[in-house]
Amino acid sequence: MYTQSFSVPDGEQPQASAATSAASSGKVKPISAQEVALQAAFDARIDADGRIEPQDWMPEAYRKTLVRQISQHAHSEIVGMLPEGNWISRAPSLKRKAILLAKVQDEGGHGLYLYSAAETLGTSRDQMLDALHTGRAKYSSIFNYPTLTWADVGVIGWLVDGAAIMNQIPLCRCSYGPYARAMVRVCKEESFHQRQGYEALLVMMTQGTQAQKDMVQAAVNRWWWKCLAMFGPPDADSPNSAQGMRWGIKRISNDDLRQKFVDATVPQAKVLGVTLPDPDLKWNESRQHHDYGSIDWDEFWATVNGNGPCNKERLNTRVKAWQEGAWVRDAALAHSRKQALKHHKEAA
Ligand code: FAQ
Repeated sequence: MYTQSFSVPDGEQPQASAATSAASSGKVKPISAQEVALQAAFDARIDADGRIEPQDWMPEAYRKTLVRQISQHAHSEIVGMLPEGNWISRAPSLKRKAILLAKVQDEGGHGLYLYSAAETLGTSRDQMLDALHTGRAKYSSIFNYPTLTWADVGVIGWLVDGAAIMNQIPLCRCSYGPYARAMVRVCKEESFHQRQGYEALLVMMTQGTQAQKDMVQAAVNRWWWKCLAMFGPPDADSPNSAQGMRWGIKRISNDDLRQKFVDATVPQAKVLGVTLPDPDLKWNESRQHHDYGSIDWDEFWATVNGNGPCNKERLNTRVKAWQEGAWVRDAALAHSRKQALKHHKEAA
């Protein structure tokens, strides 16, 4: 469970079906003159940094890679509602509650844009959600850790949303149009999320009691390394990176994004007055970047493979929410059928 690569039936894709005596390596062997031309046009558009749209021909491996990445991203957004959602009823003031409600609701919205973008590739939302609910689909490792105190909520905004923005800004230039366009709005909202988290922590660090300051530091200690791992395995161990970069889906590698995140976060931590929990973290004059210590990749893979502290709880909560929401979906469908019938009668 949960460990399998995302894999769903391809659906009916007449324009692509003949072109895929596809090698599992991700390279497509064109099998007719027409497909040679289609592949050449696709390659030329990618080389020219153009956009691919849903109606365009695309290699089946490109389609599958996008469905994998976009659906994992959508799942991450909706599972990502849970760790912070746990704190809505316990927020320390009405202002913080209103901000947190808006943020968690935004994450749900991001999931919806992303499922819609993935649907344009011919995979239904039901298929994607089934993969999530049965543990076949991945979602970000970061959401399998607990939010023990209110400071965790601030740290998720500052560091988790901060890492998410670093990874997602380049996706606004992704070669697949619907994904790139969805990411523009997502990034704007993530930027508010990051700022509200940082501001909440700043208030605790500058106006709080010693106990509140200690609570912030403890939360930073818990999340720092998990956020570095969130960017994915080192480039040398990242099986999808090379092809993703060639196709203009990924623009910046996992390690380069991780480095940018470290460099951007160190001065923010100084302003906050917290210590990032890494004795090896220091400025390297010759590289013009910060060096940092080793990430525990065994712990990362254990979490990705379903054995993190909250994997089971997160999945159970999602499945329960889906089951308990059945009546809402049924009611919405009944209403839309009724409306359609009414319009039909009026038109007749
Ligand atoms: N967790 O070869 P690569 C957010 C998997 S949204 C779990 O490097 P790729 C907003 C990877 O899928 C956070 N699995 O793969 C928010 C692959 O497995 P597969 C999510 C991971 O695709 C904030 C295998 O390892 N963001 O935070 C992780 O080239 C606060 C090998 O990896 C996105 O999804 C991981 N961390 O690069 C919400 C952004 N990392 O599929 C609420 C879009 C890697 O072959 C609150 N996605 N894996 O079985 C991406 O940019 C890429 O997919 C990467 C991975 C960078 C995540």
